[in-house]
Amino acid sequence: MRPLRQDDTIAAVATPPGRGAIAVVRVSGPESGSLIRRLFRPEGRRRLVRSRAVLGRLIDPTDGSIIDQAVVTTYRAPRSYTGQDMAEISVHGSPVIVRDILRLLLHSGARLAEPGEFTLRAFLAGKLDLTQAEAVRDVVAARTLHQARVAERQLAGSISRSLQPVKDELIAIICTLETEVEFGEDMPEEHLARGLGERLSAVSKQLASITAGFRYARLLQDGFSLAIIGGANVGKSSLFNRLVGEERAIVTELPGTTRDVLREPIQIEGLPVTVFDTAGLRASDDRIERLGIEKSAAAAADADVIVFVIDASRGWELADGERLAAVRPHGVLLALNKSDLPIRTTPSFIQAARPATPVVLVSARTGAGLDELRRQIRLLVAPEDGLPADDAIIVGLRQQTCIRECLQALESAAAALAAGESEEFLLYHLRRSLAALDTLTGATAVEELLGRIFDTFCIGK
Ligand SMILES: Nc1nc2c(ncn2[C@@H]2O[C@H](COP(=O)(O)OP(=O)(O)OP(=O)(O)O)[C@@H](O)[C@H]2O)c(=O)[nH]1
Ligand SMILES: [Mg+2]
Repeated sequence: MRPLRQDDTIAAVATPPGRGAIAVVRVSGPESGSLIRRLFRPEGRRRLVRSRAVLGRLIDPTDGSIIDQAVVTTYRAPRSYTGQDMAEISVHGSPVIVRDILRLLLHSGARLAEPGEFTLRAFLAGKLDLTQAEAVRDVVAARTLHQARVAERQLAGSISRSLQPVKDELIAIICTLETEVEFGEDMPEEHLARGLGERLSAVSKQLASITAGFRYARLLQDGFSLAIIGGANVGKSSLFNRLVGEERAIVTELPGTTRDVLREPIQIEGLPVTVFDTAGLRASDDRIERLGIEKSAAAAADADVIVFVIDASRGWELADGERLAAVRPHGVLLALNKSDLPIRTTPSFIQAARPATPVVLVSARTGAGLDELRRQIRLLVAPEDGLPADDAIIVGLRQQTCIRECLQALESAAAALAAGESEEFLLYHLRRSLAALDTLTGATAVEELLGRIFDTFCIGK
């Protein structure tokens, strides 16, 4: 566990490593101002003004040499991201310049920030609650735009907000019971416990609807896997290349071209997906091909979604039916490929054989039907009507665990109530459920927990 020191001055690069147009170096702590005054000369007659971007030059004070032109913004405590004196230095995004600036800052007394230390300071200064702090990390790590948007909304405290009424009601219930325990004899019989069952189940219901977002949240965070399978030569690799957006897999007119399972990360309607190309399913004497086919079957079994490809120009063959029958019933989509050629079978014909499976007519050659295929794939993993409002989405595993703990404790409370147990028993469970919610918004966060969360941050955030 890292010490939670806050009285020194830290510095780090806030922009991603590598070459970019602009790099930003952040400084936070009591020495920020004096460090900047030593290293920065405003242009012409300009002066450093709080919260205003000022153009100037960064100077190496040891020999007066100019390091780079820079724009510096200074902030005074408590009106900054971390709540401390802060400075943001924007320079040209060359790794050499950035390293030089960091070197100077460290020479002048700053310490290199640990990952997430800026956000940790913001949290300790009461500027962010824990869910907001985690959302900062998720914005940094967001793999797709959609992910970034959800993370941003969380940053606005939407999770804490959506949990607040639940928490308020829980506290109200606890207060009611505490009062009853305290002044029980003076209270009319059953006066306060009346309606308690309903109130508890209302709280559970609200929490459960928030939990419903978990699956979708996991999709946003981790994505899902998609295996393209089917007979030989039906155009699986061509379809794979279309989805990937480049000629990643070898395509030939010979059946049995793909021997090994290929994988590529892609995006489908904003969700991160790992797509697998597989060897065509067919009887083969070739030992290598047979191994490939075995691996393909394994990849398909593990995949969240299977796209089963059929060559529409060849028509529906008996072998297709047999192979399809061997594929699990759920999470499967049929792609009727080569629709640019004269086709010998139609989606509705196949639909009749497998009513529950969506069928899409596509052409890997022209790209026709690809958007519809992507839409259908997305519908399979996240049915639109089953989606919770975006602001009820709970992204992190830690958050899911807390809510689940809270729900379990509430269930125990409801069971205790139904069994006619004493108020003390009820209170015990209710306090546990409140404690679970508390950890989520940071109200009772302990140092150990903090360390775990902030350890996963990027440096400079
Ligand atoms: N006209 C047409 N030809 C296609 C289409 N998709 C694939 N092909 C052709 O079909 C042949 C086989 O394509 P592949 O993508 O290699 O098929 P595959 O299913 O990966 O084959 P294996 O790896 O051997 O199992 C190639 O000659 C492709 O050019 C399509 O949509 N339209
Ligand atoms: Mg292939």
